[in-house]
Amino acid sequence: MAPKSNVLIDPDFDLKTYLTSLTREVDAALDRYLPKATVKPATLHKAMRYSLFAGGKRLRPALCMAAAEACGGNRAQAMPLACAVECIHTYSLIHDDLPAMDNDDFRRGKPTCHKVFGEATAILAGDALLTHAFEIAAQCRGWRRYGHKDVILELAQSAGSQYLVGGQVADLEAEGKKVTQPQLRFIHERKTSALLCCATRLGGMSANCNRSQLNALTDFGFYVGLAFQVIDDILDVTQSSEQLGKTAGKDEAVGKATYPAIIGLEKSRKTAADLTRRAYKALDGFHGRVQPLRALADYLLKREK
Ligand code: GRG
Repeated sequence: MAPKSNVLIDPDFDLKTYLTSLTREVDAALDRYLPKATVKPATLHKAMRYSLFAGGKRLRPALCMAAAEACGGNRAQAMPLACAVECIHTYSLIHDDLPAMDNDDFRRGKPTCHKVFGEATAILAGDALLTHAFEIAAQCRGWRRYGHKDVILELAQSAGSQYLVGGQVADLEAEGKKVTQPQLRFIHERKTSALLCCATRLGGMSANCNRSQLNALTDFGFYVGLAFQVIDDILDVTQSSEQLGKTAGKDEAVGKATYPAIIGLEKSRKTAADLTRRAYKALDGFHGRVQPLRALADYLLKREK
């Protein structure tokens, strides 16, 4: 049963249509930003494109765009930053799937990058996607309140040793060990929440948001990110590999620290709903069009893959 968030969603707002049009625009933009598959070395560019266009849900770009729109901005201003974050996210998935890390054969319903292109090319495709994110951001025109320095710093910190990479290290080190809830929260804040929060903040920044809007978007992204990972842990236990497009049940098999393992499924569902409520609360008093952000948080809580 999907967790309840008890928040009213405007029945006139159609998230499915919103996400469909947004995904189409993001895919077109990523296609423009990435070197064509024929550009030398073609194997590398094919591998980058293989993973980038393997059918990801584009949740980070969606949060980025929705945050921009909430602050009166538009998709065009947010697009490069949304694409930069998606490149970083895809790099992290390619590397996470490698034999040295999670060792997975399937991702986004397809064989993983290293299964198709070999380990060396997969490592390099991940490296190149990470680097490309900064190239995309550096080529932006810049924004009134936030310069390139702010944007690059935001991306670098979220992807760096204290957040995405640090979270992955803490996650690997916790495998097979008894982990407390605060330790698990530390991992989730870093390996998952930081990049979702970064996407949300960058969306606001692309729209020249003010300080109080940025603070609200930070809290919103942070809590949505935490809820997202709790749900991800739940889905690993409750869904099939076909449904998820990746190997289900792996967390338990490798002794990974997860919420269901520590507090059980029911309490995990409640935790995800509580975190989502906190995300909504962050938007209380927000001056702007927050309906897409609210609907996204609700969708992430209730998602089934
Ligand atoms: C290798 C530096 C490095 C980090 C890896 C991404 C990651 C950190 C680990 C993968 C496993 C995991 C549980 C990550 C947390 C974030 C997460 C649930 C990613 C999957 O995101 P979705 O569901 O994926 O948005 P799609 O494929 O839809 O884009």
